[in-house]
Amino acid sequence: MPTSVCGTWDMISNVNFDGYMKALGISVHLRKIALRLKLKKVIEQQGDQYIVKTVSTFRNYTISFKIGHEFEEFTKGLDNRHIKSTVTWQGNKLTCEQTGEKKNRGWAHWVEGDKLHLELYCDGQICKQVFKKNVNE
Ligand code: ECB
Repeated sequence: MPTSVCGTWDMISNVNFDGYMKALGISVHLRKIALRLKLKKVIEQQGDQYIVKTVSTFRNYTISFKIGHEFEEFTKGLDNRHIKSTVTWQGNKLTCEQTGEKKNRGWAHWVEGDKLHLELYCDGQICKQVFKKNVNE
């Protein structure tokens, strides 16, 4: 059985976040702030509903969804776009396709040992983030 993605996870590495943010058209000012953040993921499951919170000292961002059900996502405080998102399991990867103005956009989460991996991609740019399980929260 694959390890659950649920729990509290603290970012330990972040590769090409700047490239991903550039692809989303984020200003240099906001990119500088964002690059300094140590992000936290808080992932919960309530019945068939998942809640994924991205938490930082600067801004928080939360989505909730059911597997396989398309939902309207407004990326408030990120690139502020209205997109249509669908999350599915692809093997052990929790993957999201985000359709809208930006091409080839989405993300994938998976767990290896006590690490949560995340690939965020947009328009050919791939950001790779790794989080370590926080057993105190
Ligand atoms: C919410 C903390 C980040 C705040 C950064 C603020 C300004 C920069 C603007 C845009 C940057 C683009 C994306 C931010 C990166 C991470 C936030 C959530 C990325 C995401 O889609 O996470 C998924 C998968 O875990 C769940 O929403």
